[in-house]
Amino acid sequence: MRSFADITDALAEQAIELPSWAFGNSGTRFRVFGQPGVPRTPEEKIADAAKVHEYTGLAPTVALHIPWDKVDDYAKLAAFAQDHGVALGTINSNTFQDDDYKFGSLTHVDERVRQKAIAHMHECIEIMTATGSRDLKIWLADGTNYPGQGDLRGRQDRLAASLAEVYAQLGDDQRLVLEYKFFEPAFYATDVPDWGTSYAHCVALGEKAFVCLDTGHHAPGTNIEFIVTQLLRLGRLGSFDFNSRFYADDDLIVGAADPFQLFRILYEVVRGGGYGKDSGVAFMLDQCHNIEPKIPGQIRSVLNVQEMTARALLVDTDELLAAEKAGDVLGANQLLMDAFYTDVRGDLAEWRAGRGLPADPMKEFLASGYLDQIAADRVGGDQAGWGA
Ligand code: AOS
Ligand code: ZN
Ligand code: ZN
Repeated sequence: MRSFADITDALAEQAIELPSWAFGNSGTRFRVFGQPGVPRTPEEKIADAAKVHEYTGLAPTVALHIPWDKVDDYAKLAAFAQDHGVALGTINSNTFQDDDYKFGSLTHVDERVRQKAIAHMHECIEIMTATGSRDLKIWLADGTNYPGQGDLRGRQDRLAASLAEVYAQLGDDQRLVLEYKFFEPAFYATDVPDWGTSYAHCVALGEKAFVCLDTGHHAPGTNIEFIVTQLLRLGRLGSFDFNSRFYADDDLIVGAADPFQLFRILYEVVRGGGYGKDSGVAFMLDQCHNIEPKIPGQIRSVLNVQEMTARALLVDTDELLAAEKAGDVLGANQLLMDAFYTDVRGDLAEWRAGRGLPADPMKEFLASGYLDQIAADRVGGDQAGWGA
């Protein structure tokens, strides 16, 4: 196993993008719970996200969701973010909250609706140009609830044609990332249900199209680290939406449900060359904090990713490959498990302190008074919420 000192350079490269919507109110279809101090504007969401970065050094960018984060001047919003020590990241499109999209967006049979969805994606690309963002993330709610409701083949053909129109507007340094989800809100057939479908569309589009892997979007028991390996091998893993799920797509705190799975995923990321600032793989969170406080929830999340990344980096890949080559089944497994079981929290705390960060980011943030301050300051107006 490698030592902690061996992995600090790699750890220093870690960057995790926060979703603006994690700071707004959220819930389930049964109830959205309000919390004191929740942001009312995109600027307040960015200010909260900046706190996560200030205390952890792990979260230098914030992803926006359009139209939830709609403003008149995006360059000004980017400057606001910069003043707070962060940058704007991925732009998330939204074609799932408009009556026009009841039967689909990029796949819709009605040319007017399909063109409306394409125009929205083009607007997102213009925003990316103003904010300096690299990635347009497309997640589609498109699909059907009943066999026969839609022509599966026709929907794929229209999807391909729509994506090509979107892709054509990308600048040289911009990318399209296509997220998949096996069900919900469509319950019979989702139009981008799996990595293979996303990959097939990306390959047809060209070199600036990549797959987004949301860890919550798989059937129970799916070997997600295998998908990671395959996509890295094929050069098409663009980004992660990290979260945890126990049942369906719960958007719970990453690493909460199954830290070992997160470790296995991160090991394959490291092994496959997907880790580090030049890898082209964006680490994002896609989470909601329905019942826990939001900024601490995000701090917990990025620390979970950091802890499992550290454990994954501890694996001595050469040693492991040698054991695998020798057919040493138990020895190879033990090498992986030894790294997984290593408690890195003390070393991480010391390393953080040595870099001018709080040894215990959660404790220092809670003691800072920021939560009381925003609860007192943010009175009046409408709190941001998932879907608004
Ligand atoms: C939906 O299930 C997806 O995970 C998307 O990434 C979505 O855009 C995000 O959750 C924000 O609503
Ligand atoms: Zn997602
Ligand atoms: Zn999701």
